[in-house]
Amino acid sequence: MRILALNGPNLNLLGRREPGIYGQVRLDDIMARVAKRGRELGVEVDHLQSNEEGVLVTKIGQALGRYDGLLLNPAAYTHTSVALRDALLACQLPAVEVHLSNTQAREEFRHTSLTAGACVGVVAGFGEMSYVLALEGLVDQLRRKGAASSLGKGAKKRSRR
Ligand code: CA2
Repeated sequence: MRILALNGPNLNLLGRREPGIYGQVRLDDIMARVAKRGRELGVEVDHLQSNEEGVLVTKIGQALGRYDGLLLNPAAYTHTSVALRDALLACQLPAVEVHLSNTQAREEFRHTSLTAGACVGVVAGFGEMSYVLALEGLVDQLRRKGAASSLGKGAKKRSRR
């Protein structure tokens, strides 16, 4: 199983600026922790951070056939990007939206997510642990769906006999 983790604008600054809001941990450390948890679960996790909306849109568009699911922290694009929402809907892969902070407990403009409605779930407010929880939820859902669809295939084969 392969998962693509995408991080949006300014998340490359984690651990370097504004430690009061986002903590001291760096994005590389978070993604190393996610990759380690992925290995424990038997899952490969690739990672890309971009400050550019179009790069993220293109990566989502190329993900079908290469990955089984997506982890996405769209950062500020969460609250503005119809393009990311459309890309998520078009790509048909299950995606989990991740936030370090509890966006519902922050400024009102952060209470709206344009992308969450195109995702199977959202994890927010647990700092770097949000990413680990999101990975676990996504893998669990993919495995249960895989098991259900192979059961379905078995049932179809049996009913043809
Ligand atoms: O809580 C999250 O993960 C956010 O996606 C972070 C975004 C913010 O716009 C969302 O509302 C919630 C901001 C990411 C920028 O991170 C920085 C890190 C260090 C210094 C400055 C920005």
